[in-house]
Amino acid sequence: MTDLILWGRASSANLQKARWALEETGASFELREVGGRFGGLDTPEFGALNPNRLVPVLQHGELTVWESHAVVRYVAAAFGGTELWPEAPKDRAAIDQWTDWTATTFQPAWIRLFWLLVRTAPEKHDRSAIAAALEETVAALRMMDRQLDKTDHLASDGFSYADIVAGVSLYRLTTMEIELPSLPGIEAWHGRLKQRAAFDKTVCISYEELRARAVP
Ligand SMILES: N[C@@H](CCC(=O)N[C@@H](CS)C(=O)NCC(=O)O)C(=O)O
Repeated sequence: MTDLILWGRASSANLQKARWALEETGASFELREVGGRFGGLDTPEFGALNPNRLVPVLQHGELTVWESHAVVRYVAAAFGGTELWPEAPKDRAAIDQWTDWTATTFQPAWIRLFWLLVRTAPEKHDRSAIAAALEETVAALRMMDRQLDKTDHLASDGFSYADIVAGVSLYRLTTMEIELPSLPGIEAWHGRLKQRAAFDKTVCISYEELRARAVP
């Protein structure tokens, strides 16, 4: 029995951030599947947990937190020791900077690309919108690549929660039907993340249940 409950579906990229962070810490938690094919986001009970009616949501005893980056930050602070979010303000600055940039710039681009390519039926594909989203995604990846030329991980040489919020994109970006340019820094970083059991368990999972099918 645990007082730590994560609400969401395993195929959600935002849920994957919270689940990956929890797995990194070794904290014992229960995953309660809601959203997508599980439904349950429109109930009064779920609305009381998250008025925004999206996943993930984390409950820890009396505390309820929603918004994936706030959840990951709480997990890092509460269970992550000094690895995921070191205490020194100067270390935190770079981690928070890449995290906010992921929320405002990188994720909107790569998620839009995922929706246009995977969550939209092939006969409805908008080639120019796909090209624009790909260009924006690649521009963001190039920025990360330049950083990852200098450091082993996004915010510094050490792994941090910034690698989690940005790194959940990698399985999808490398398995979608797109051509990416050569990005040696990103490839080396991806290789490092693949060595983490928690990345493999929570991120490298099929998203086929999300694929829009052609209308027969
Ligand atoms: N800004 C929110 C976005 C959350 C979000 O968009 N969640 C999606 C899944 S990735 C969701 O709940 N979709 C409805 C569903 O799964 O039914 C966060 O970072 O937590």
